[in-house]
Amino acid sequence: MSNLYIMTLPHLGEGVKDAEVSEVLVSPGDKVQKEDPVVVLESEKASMEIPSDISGTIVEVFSEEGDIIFPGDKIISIQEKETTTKEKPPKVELKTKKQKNKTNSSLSKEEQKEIQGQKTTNQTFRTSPSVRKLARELKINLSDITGSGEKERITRSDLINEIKKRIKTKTNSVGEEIDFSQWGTVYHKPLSKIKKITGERLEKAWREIPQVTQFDVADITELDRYRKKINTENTPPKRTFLPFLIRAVTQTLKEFPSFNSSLSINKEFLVHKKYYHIGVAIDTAWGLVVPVIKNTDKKNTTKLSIEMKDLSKRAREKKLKPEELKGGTFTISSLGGIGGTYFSPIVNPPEVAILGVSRATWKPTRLKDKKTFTARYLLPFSLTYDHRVIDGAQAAAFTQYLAKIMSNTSFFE
Ligand code: CAO
Repeated sequence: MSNLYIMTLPHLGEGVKDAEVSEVLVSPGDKVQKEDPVVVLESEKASMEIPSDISGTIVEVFSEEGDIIFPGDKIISIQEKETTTKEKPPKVELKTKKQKNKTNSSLSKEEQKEIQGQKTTNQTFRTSPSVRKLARELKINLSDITGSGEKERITRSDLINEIKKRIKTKTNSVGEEIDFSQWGTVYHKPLSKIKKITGERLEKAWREIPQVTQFDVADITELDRYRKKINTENTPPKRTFLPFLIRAVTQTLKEFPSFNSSLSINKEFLVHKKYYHIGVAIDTAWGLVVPVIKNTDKKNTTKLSIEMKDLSKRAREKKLKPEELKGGTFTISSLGGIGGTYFSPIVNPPEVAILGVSRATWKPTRLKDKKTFTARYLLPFSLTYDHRVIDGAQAAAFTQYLAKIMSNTSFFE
């Protein structure tokens, strides 16, 4: 059995004769629960939600936004449904666009969030009219806020916290969030934890460190020959260029100690380190990780190769220990195995310089007689440095020194 119930505007309080309908929250066909807001009114004194007197299905809505209505005026009619204790609350099916935008107190917060982008009004959330009004004025969708009040009611401080969060995000980010779906299909893929942490560190380093990149090239024709020879003559591990680079960089750091230092927080002095711990960037399916090879001045290329192999394996299996990621004094980022000529890596604080290594290629090179050209295997590399600590001339001298070591196999023998 069901009855048609006509709901009228109640007395609005002392001195309030009428009010303007600022929002109509329901349409015919919508199912409402008792106490669900059905319209929002603005009077001279306040903004207020008018809750439904009963549970049922909306049959007719008698007002439109902008109407001035008086106590006793009809607001809505509802087909009242008798409910037994066994009956479940009515559930609105999300079939039509119109229905998607309507009040639906039976949907969970999760379900409501799933229909992001469809929702344009704030009608489904428990909150006070003043909070709703403020949210509307600031164009904040209440579905973005999880209420801390009873039954997830959104309080004034929930809204203020959301505003603070947005101010912070706006200050930190390049621009406002864009709804890309207006131009075509999109899908969202959450960033991995590693990517988020790396991203924050890179952003901070990019913002705070005035960095310059010096580009150079090393002739590794002889080194390539030497590397192949020892790989053939010796048992594994196979040596890539990386262990040679680590050794050459370590020697160069000894020669140019400010590249193996850190700037004090008060920027008054440099902390020079008399140990050589080289971080190596490793690409994993979850993002970039930079484990540190300790005391590289005390390790030969065989030992460095074994350690590198072990670290990359464990990095890709997420098995590195936290202490293996700490204490670096300089970083090498090698994209040589993939390709490309030159890139500018970002300094990895508190270090003051980083080496980016690209792929070696055979190039015609003019010999000393200035007449003959011959093919040489050339390795392009880049050194990014903190310009507060290192001058350009020092950086150029560093890269030249490094190139010289890499071109001379006697250093590695
Ligand atoms: N020029 C030419 N060939 C190169 C080379 C270079 N600069 N660097 C490596 N190669 C060759 C290697 O010798 C190997 O070939 P062979 O099998 O014939 O010896 C092949 O390329 C593959 O090398 P690799 O990349 O597997 O090994 P690696 O020791 O050079 O590097 C590691 C190991 C872990 C650093 C690498 O796998 C990696 O993850 N690199 C990506 C790092 C990264 O993402 N950096 C970007 C950070 S953003 O700043």
